[in-house]
Amino acid sequence: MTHKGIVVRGHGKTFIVRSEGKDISCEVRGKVKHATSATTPVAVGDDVLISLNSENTGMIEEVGERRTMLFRPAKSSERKRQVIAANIDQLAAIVSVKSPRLKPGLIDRFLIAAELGNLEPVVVVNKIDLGRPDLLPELEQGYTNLNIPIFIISALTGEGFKQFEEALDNHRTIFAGHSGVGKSTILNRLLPDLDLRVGEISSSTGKGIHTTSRVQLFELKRGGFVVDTPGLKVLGLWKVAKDEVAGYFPEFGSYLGDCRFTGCSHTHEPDCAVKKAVENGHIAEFRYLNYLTIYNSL
Ligand SMILES: Nc1nc2c(ncn2[C@@H]2O[C@H](COP(=O)(O)OP(=O)(O)OP(=O)(O)O)[C@@H](O)[C@H]2O)c(=O)[nH]1
Ligand SMILES: [Mg+2]
Ligand SMILES: [Zn+2]
Repeated sequence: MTHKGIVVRGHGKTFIVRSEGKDISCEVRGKVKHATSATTPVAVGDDVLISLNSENTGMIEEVGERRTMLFRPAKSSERKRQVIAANIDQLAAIVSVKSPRLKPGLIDRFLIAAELGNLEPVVVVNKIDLGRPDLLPELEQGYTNLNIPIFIISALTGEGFKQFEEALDNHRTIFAGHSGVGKSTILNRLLPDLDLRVGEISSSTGKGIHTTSRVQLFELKRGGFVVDTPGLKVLGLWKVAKDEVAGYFPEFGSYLGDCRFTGCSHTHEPDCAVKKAVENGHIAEFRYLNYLTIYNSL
């Protein structure tokens, strides 16, 4: 007899499956590993069928079809991809205003990864209790214009939390962001019984110290779940070519045909319609700068 469950975290070859309200520690049946050529036969968020060996141990017998997948390049090979989580529908790109310092470029990298994984993006700026950066109004305006919800919050004081919580209800959201931006602290505020370990910020580098070490799924009280992740640096822009980057900036779209040179990279060419649109204020400057950073990183 098998039971339905969902994978909430993994420890090497063992996976914790929540099934009928209980956490069952499961190994993976050999046929499941061979059923797929993916580098990740079982991932957090997978719907699975398990058989029980005892009251709290079992075997994963089957993995359901994945509706969405968020990838990063596998450690073993850049050409392979590893599934970070499955069946997620929303990605929260989280940055902090300070400690670690605001990195808007990272938001746009995460937004591309969200699109690659078929996830709806939301942007979260945390630690607003530490101050309001000059760039904030531009960020708010920029993402609002792109129809991407942006939440300015403090996990410490609860400012802005109510709207953010509503955006999470009944969604399956993954938290993405550098170490130390406050992902686990936000979860602790959402689920006060949780008491997740949160980290210090290094006073010398202003960076987080990678406190969360595992991808882990948490069910929300009013439906849906949140997946907490270790600080992700290389959320894979898996197989994105340089000349494809502009395609992920929808507001560039109406200018792309108007550059003097076909194949314009919008970086250094004369008579570039995208650069002109930035100068005229039709494209937000921070988005263009993020474009350059991502373009140059590939
Ligand atoms: N002032 C302030 N500090 C915060 C806020 N949210 C989190 N912090 C602090 O930031 C530090 C890092 O928080 P974590 O929740 O561990 O960050 P994380 O994103 O989970 O980090 P990793 O697990 O390493 O990826 C902790 O000292 C938190 O107390 C906030 O809204 N305001
Ligand atoms: Mg954490
Ligand atoms: Zn151009």
